[in-house]
Amino acid sequence: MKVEIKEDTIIALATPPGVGAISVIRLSGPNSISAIDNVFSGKIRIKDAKSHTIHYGNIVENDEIIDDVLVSVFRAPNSYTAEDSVEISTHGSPLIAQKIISLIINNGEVRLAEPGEFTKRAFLNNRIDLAQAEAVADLINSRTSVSLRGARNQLDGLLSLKVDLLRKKLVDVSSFIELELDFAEEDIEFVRRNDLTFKINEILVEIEGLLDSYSFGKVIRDGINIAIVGEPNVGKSSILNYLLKESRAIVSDIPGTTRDTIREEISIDGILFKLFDTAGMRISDEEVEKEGVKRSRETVKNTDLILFIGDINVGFSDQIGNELRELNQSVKILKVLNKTDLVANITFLEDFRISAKTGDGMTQLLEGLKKSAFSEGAYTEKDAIVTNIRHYNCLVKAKENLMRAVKTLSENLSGEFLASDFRAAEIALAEIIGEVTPEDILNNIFSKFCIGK
Ligand SMILES: Nc1nc2c(ncn2[C@@H]2O[C@H](COP(=O)(O)OP(=O)(O)O)[C@@H](O)[C@H]2O)c(=O)[nH]1
Ligand SMILES: [Mg+2]
Repeated sequence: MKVEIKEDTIIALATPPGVGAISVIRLSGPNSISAIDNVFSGKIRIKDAKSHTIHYGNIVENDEIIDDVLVSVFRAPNSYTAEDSVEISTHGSPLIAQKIISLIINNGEVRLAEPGEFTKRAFLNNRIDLAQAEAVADLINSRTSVSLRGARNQLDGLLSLKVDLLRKKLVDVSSFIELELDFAEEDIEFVRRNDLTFKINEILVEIEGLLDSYSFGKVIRDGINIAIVGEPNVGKSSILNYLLKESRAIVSDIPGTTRDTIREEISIDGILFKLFDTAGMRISDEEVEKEGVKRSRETVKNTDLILFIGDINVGFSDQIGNELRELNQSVKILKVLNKTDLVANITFLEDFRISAKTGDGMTQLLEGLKKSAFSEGAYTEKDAIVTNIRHYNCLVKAKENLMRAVKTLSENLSGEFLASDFRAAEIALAEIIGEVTPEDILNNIFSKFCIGK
């Protein structure tokens, strides 16, 4: 249910709040143009300006010039929000921006925008659908080239198109059922039950494909969490440091030095790897270290991948190995034997052999990390991919309802049941693109945007 569009005019700083070369203030709504004319002095009045033109002039308060600015005009419906919009480029001082915003609010029917309100308006005015609006936030927050491309494709409508296609197929099938219900007295079968099951299964396969893409999509959007664990002194911090090529983590030969979990990020081929150097799993009597161990366990519970580090002279601690499995049954564990520059008397079963000191084996380890990030299916960011947990949950809902429909069919239950299963599946798909999205979900999505977007 689309909410009523508010007819008021909003204003916000669109650039980061700090000193820069320029600041951009953005207005949207029916009073945008009159509000700027109230404070702007230039060659022409903005109300006489054509859409998509830029005008030089002064913002004036009580005959005093606050700043000389450029005003860009976008007339409805050809703007980001599909409303009348104005952008003011000022010198990049937060004070100037603040003064101009206050001046415009005090002189016109304008209020400060809420977070994400410009994009929300673009959505409510049907410029973009909900999945595209969410892609705007992803685009801004992308930190690697791959996540950027993924968000770009979603903004271009790749996922929306696919979901819409599925919805149309669903509607095609369900219209037969509805027709039958209309002619219930006559007991006509408009479509053979077998054909119906076949068509539903076709749709299910496509939904399944999208669901499968999520494991990759999640990696594209959020990166992959990697916990580095092992006994004290096996070289966890040294490995992290090597990977970062800088000395962020404290390296020391006193066991238990890393008392907190350190988080760092690296990007390999456009995929974000979030590395957690854990404090070690060792139980200690010392209070600070106990806290560190607690945090390590939390990290292990929530990670996507574990690098289980062993020292070449000691191997891998059985105790830690067991504990890892206990904490996280499903996680993939890579055994990494460190300090291969030292002579070893024993052999161990490991996945990788490295030396954080010499860098030996690091290339292979990085390759391994990359492979484990991409292991799930042969997707590329060019496919329609589900990267968002909300979309994923909607697809699960659609799938469950369609599976129920298949069951209803096999049990020869009445068309009423079928129709209701179909409707529920349709609604779940429509929620992805925001056609039937409840207001609280919308608010939740847009409240996570920054002000001015
Ligand atoms: N010879 C050798 N020493 C290493 C290697 N990696 C780490 N060390 C040393 O092992 C000690 C413990 O390293 P650290 O990274 O603090 O271990 P952590 O407790 O697991 O974080 C330090 O003295 C490091 O210099 C390695 O590959 N070869
Ligand atoms: Mg350490």
